[in-house]
Amino acid sequence: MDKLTLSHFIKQKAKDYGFALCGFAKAEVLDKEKIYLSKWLSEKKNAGMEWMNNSFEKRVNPFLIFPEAKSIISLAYVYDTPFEHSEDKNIAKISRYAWGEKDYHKVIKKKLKPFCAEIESLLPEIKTRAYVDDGPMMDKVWAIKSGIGQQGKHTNIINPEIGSFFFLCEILINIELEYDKPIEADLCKSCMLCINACPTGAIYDEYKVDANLCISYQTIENRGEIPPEINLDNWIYGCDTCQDVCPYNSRNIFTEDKRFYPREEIFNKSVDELSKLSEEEFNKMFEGTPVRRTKYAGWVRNLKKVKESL
Ligand code: B12
Ligand code: SF4
Ligand code: SF4
Repeated sequence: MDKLTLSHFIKQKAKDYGFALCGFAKAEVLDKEKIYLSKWLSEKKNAGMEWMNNSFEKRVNPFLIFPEAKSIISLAYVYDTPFEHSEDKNIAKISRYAWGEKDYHKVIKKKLKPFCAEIESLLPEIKTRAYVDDGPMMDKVWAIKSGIGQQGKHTNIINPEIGSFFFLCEILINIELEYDKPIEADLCKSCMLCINACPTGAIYDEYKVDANLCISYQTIENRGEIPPEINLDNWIYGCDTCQDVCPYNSRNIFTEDKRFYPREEIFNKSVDELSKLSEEEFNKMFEGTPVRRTKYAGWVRNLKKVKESL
């Protein structure tokens, strides 16, 4: 099978598995991004995410995790739905990607396994390795290199046709493919909407986010106290503000995967109502969903902080 036929096969299969975007990049050491990442880490913009330091070398060098790698297949899975956050000040906001009944890691992993098996079955020498935000990869960098999107000033990857409400994942493969070209257009131009809308000033410069100030970090990853100066703006799990205001998220491209649609019992509920959940109820309600990541202690802390600001 030649390079072109294999590349067509993979793109067609990506569609069949429900991925909205698929692109290919040559596997290489990320020299330029290594400098950016290293600066970001040295300025401690990663806040308490020590694991980013620990896996630094692997993040910028795919050959350290898969020495035979020749190409990186970048994939995007849309999670947006035709629902809106409430503007009511008594409502606790949960970010869109966590509205549904399932954790995206599991949903996407379940697709990648048979997808990789199908690719490997084409030729005996093909080997693959798949990651969905569960390995030391720089997902956004590979998405740019594979031409499936460009970085917005809020630092998320935007595709000009479908916006940015999608997850990214990769398949590393030991075969050369027909590589895509990065999107060259400057998508943001003079727009500053996300920077101006961020409730905490976390986008401290164009294309740069300080995790210490980001509500997403504070409500999901931080295991300690949330600094008093941080206003959660009613977010109790993650934050969508910078993407909600982005003109590329015109809100007419939605996921076909109903598992990401908002669950009645958690969607646009009041701070008071959600504060009543016991630990047992919390664990049951969010079993198998991303919200479990903050643990009950984080859930209670976030709700308390929002309640204090009402
Ligand atoms: C760490 C992390 C976070 C941290 C840090 C955020 C960040 N901006 O990196 C925190 C916890 C805050 C976070 C929050 C969120 N995250 Co997050 N996160 C990650 C993770 C694990 C690593 C990202 C990383 O490497 N950051 C390091 C910094 C240095 O990278 P960077 O900000 O992109 O910096 C680049 C630019 O600054 C650039 N650069 C430097 N100078 C210049 C100059 C110019 C002109 C340009 C163009 C670029 C440029 O170079 C840097 C290196 O490439 C990835 C998964 C993965 N394995 O890649 C998910 C990931 C980025 N997160 C994701 C999501 C969905 C979110 C949230 C939306 C979740 C939510 N709703 O709450 C928020 C969004 C917050 C935001 N505005 O970024 C998705 C993004 C999907 C997409 N469409 O892009 C990813 C890819 C997970 C996934 N697999 O789907 N996240
Ligand atoms: S996710 Fe929220 S806090 Fe973080 S950069 Fe975007 S708007 Fe700011
Ligand atoms: S809101 Fe504007 S500046 Fe921010 S990512 Fe979207 S287009 Fe770029």
